[in-house]
Amino acid sequence: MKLIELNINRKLRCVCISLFLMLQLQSHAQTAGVLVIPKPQQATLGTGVFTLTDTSSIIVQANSLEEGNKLATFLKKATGYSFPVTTSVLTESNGDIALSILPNTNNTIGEEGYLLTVKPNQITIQANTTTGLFYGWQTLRQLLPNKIEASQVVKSVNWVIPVVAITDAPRFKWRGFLQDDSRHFFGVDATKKLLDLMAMIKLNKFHWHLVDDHGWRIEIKSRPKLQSIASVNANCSGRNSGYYTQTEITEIVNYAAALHIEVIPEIEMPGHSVAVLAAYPELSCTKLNAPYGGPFSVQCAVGASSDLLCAGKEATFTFITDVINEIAPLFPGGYIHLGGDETKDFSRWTQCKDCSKRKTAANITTDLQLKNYFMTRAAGIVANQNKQWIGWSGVETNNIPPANGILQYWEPEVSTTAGAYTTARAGYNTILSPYDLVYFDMRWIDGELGDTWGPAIDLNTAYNYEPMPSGLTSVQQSKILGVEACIWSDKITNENDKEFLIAPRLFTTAEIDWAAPGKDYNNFLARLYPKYERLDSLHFKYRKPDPGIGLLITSQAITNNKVDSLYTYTFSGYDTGNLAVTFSAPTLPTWLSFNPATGILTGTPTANYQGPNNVTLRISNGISDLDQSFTIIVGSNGNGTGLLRNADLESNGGWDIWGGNLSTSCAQSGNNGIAFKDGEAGAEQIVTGLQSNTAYVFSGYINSGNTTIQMGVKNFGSSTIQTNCKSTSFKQFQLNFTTGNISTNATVFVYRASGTAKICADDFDLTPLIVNNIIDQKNTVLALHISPNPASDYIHIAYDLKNESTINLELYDLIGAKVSTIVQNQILQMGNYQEYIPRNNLPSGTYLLHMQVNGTTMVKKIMFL
Ligand code: TNX
Repeated sequence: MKLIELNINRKLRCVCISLFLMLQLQSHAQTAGVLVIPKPQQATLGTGVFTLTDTSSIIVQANSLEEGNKLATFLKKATGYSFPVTTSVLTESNGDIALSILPNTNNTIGEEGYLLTVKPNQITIQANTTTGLFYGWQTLRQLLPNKIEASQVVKSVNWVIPVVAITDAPRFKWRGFLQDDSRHFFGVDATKKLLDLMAMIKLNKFHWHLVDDHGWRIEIKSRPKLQSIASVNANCSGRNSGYYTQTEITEIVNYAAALHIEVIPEIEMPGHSVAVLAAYPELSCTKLNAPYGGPFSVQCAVGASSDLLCAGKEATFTFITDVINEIAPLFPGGYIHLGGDETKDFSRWTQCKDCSKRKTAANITTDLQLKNYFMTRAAGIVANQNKQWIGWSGVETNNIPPANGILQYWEPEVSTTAGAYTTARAGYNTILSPYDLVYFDMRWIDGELGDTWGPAIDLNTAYNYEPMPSGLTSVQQSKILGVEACIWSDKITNENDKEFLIAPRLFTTAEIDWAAPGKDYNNFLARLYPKYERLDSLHFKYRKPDPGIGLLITSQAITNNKVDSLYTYTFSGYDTGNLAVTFSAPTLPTWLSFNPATGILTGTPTANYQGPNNVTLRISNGISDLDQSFTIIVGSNGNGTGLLRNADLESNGGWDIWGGNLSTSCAQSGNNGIAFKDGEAGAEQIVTGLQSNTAYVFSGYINSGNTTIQMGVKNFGSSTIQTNCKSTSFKQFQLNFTTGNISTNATVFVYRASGTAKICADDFDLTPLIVNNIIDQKNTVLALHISPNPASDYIHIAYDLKNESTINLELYDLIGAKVSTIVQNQILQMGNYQEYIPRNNLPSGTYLLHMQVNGTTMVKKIMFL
């Protein structure tokens, strides 16, 4: 009995073994590289590792004490070590981490950069500021094994950090993210969780969209109806109620400050203010419900309302003053965002007497000028609180915003020729938030959760955004402050959905804002994969990567070219992010079994083994899977069952020498099909599974010397055919017969009828005519020679024609376009053929080789690496 053996090759076994060893050593895959997002500006890996132990301490000076304490608290969680924070002297041997503010300013790293040096016995983080120290330890955090994010002690991890020297500083100073709490109120815990993620990837501006038509979310003590009315949105399906008390605001602002994140509140005006009007209708222009406007209710539906805060009434500016003056002290940062977007429908102002009076008084005529008047006054209120104002692009219409405004550009990047640079060119400090690249409320791909009014933004698209175009003067370049991604919650009803839309796209924002320009998506992905495990630890939901993410299968080859003989399958792969991989075989015929530890696939074909046998081997990195599927066509196991093919007449694989040279010695004996020895009477074989109403060919080559051979099919009703054959050289014989209405068995035989000379038989074949000579293993693609060399690769195919045949050979790509014609309508005589089809520098990818024999086409999948 013969085993089919599918060998995962040595290389793979080595990978498995070394992975196993790595796990045994509780080392970590990340020691292989600087798998940090955002990518540091400069990193030089050394050899060896630093290992955190229960005797490690953190050494600080007075000005680095705070960051030292934070680092100790962070490291304690997962390691369980105590990490005393001391002011003792750092020595080369005690395995400590030293944090220090540089005595002399290092201009290379600026205000937020850091120097991180990891040696086998010590780690130093140096910076000009505590912010730099913080970012230094964020990098250190990412260099540690992923389990460092665990919230409880993890015992079995070796806490190693690769030896490395890093010099790092951000590309942009504004590295922002917007959370829209108006359309969905997220609350304190969710907001802190978001801030935690932002900090890990060195984002530093949290833009808090607290006000919109769908809810007012910040407590204003002087305006209690903002709480009792404007924050309530319980009756709108999918929306919720709530607001942050001033105590909670302070709690979050302080929480963010500890993470070196500045919080920028946004109080939208004069549009997106329906929630305010629901509480204070007297701030509207409309007179539907005298003496005030309205009635208004906190908005349910998506979309901007035409109702605006009234520009004519002084009460509006009193309201804005009260609100800004009350919130300014809660936000120690330098900015208040005033919105100002989507105020395009001015019909309320046009119809409003107060607004007309205002225009006259201000010596202006248009509603657009009135909007500028409005924003200018509001900006003045912000300036009185010693803060800069920010507005959405569009507020600068007519070029009249106050001089110290910052514009946040939201219009599309891709479809606009000049993009955001119109604002930068016009001299405005600009934050970039083009909706087609960083509005992460947009769906990842069509059909998934998310906003649909703009394009889908997949990871690659998000990653490939380059915010600084060529052609800007250095002054114009300096106007681009950085990129801010947004999560608008118009259609988000829960925290999970928000997180799914944010992660991991937010990592691309961090990369764009911090890392040097230049794109290498695979390199980014390699650094991203290890972060999924961290997101799991942080309980942050994310969109699972597409299948195959991070995984590469490096080689595959089917080198068997005979049925019923040893199969060798080469399968090796790895994870580009150095995650540990496992191998499995999800699809296996029942007669095959897979041992992932040894990588060997074994099995004994049963009666039903005839191909195609589909096999799928899988490599997984814990995040996604990559499958390699292929088909094995096997011959009989020789027990006399199964459809008779070449191999069924073989003995131990030695009889049929594939490729031509027929045996000159006699066939070997054995129980493996019909075989002969000198002087033997011949052999029979039961053939099962014949199809009904099908014509079959029983054919073969015989060199029988002086002996007359009978070949035939018996026990087959009236269809039994016999013939006498005799040849002194190899000669083909062919018997045709047709089955009746039912599937049946038959016995085929080759007998020595008379004479005593040598009898050799070879290449007997029973083949349904319906597949026209190409079902046989001999007629399939026998060997794919695949080496990753586009110039010298070739496809080796071999086939066996039983008759004169017309051949066509063509290569197609997967979408059905013809790539090349190899052989066209070539008429070939009966015989064995081989073709070596050069790859001719065809690009990597999967192709379909169509082989047509007399109009019947067989398709074989081929992959060039
Ligand atoms: C546009 S562009 C908005 C938000 C919406 C968002 C939805 C801009 C400043 N505003 O009001 O929530 O689209 O994607």
